[in-house]
Amino acid sequence: MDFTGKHGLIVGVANKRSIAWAIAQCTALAGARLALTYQGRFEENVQELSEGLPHPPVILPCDVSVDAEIDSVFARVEQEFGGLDFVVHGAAFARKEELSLPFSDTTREGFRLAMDISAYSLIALARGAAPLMEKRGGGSIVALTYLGSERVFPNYNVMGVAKAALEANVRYLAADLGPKNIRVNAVSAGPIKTISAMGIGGFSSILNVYKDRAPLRRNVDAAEVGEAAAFLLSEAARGITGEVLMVDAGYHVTGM
Ligand code: NAD
Ligand code: IMJ
Repeated sequence: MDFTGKHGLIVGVANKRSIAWAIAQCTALAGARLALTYQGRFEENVQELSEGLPHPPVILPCDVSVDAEIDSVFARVEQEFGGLDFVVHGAAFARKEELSLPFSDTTREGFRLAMDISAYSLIALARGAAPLMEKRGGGSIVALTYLGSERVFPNYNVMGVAKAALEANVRYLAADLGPKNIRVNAVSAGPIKTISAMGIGGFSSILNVYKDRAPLRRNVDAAEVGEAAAFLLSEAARGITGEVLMVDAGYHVTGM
């Protein structure tokens, strides 16, 4: 894969374990120039990680629940790059309580917050990116999702509902932006120990269940997910849009 001369925006790097960081490394090593955004407390991590990239990235704050911050990101990206070839959406959040209490106890505010940060934000990012991508004759957007959108996993709760909405967003955005040659896809990753997996009840046993039952009899790592995402971002995937690509060692095909 060659990303020489391509410019990308990556949202969702928190630390070296972040799946978004694996995508950043893969595309940057293949020649992409990046803008990386961080959520408040992760500024220092992102600055430090960036020193390991071949080209120094543009580093910007972005809380995806704040329209004004999204607007300033695209204003800066336009100034710096003059256009945009790809966007990665790797932001997800639900309140800790919503991921441990019974699903029927999901609160209205907890539901709203999870949907806003984890699903609506893809629409906001796509809208901001579209005019910059049109300047390049098209572009590619990839979001990160999980099988909990279709199947019930213990404690995934409102995040499962938000991922179902995110995947539907992928299809509607693909239909809307396709005529501008902007593709929109998702990568559905198997479980990986990132900070979004820390403190989740039963996460280690989920990893073991995948290892025992997945056709490849192992878990996936962030680099594998990063390379699959980079494929969807690349010209090799120019005929693919509206798709959810499973990168889970085949776990999703199993029946028991
Ligand atoms: P991570 O914790 O490294 O990444 C989650 C990111 O979301 C963080 O960078 C965090 O700063 C960001 N975020 C949360 N709220 C935000 C907000 N308001 N504004 C901006 N950013 C915000 O964990 P990860 O596992 O790399 O997660 C990345 C994506 O991958 C998420 O969408 C997650 O649902 C998805 N995913 C993770 C797994 C897994 O097992 N780790 C599996 C499948 C899909
Ligand atoms: C998260 C919760 C419950 C079960 C889970 C997960 N399984 C997997 C995850 C089985 C694989 C990780 N995942 C796919 C996510 O999307 C995680 C999102 C997330 C994690 C946290 C933890 C800390 C917090 N809020 C969160 N919001 C979203 O306070």
